[in-house]
Amino acid sequence: MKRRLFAALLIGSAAGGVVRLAAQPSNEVSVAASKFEFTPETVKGKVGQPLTFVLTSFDRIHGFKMPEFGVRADIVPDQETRVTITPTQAGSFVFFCDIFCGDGHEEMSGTLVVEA
Ligand SMILES: [Cu+2]
Repeated sequence: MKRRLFAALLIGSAAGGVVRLAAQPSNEVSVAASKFEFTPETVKGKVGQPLTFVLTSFDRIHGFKMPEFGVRADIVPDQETRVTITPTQAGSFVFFCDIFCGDGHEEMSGTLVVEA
């Protein structure tokens, strides 16, 4: 609920601005990794809008990989790991754990939904 309000404020202030800065600030989304899921599992983005994943882990080291964007990172417990991408086309893109973390590892994935 809080997050939704914040997003609405951001959109409101962007629309009210007279000049748009050349470099768009990154939108940030917090994603928590744990055996064997990412929370939230679905993340939304927009074409041309940089998006920073702020990744944390509750239990052990996990991986974060998005092949379409050529990025990967280790998610280390008690650390914030930041991965920034800029979608260039609409669609659904998968991200997944690429460090074996146990029996459910193969299912540990999420989706970035990019809207035009
Ligand atoms: Cu894993």
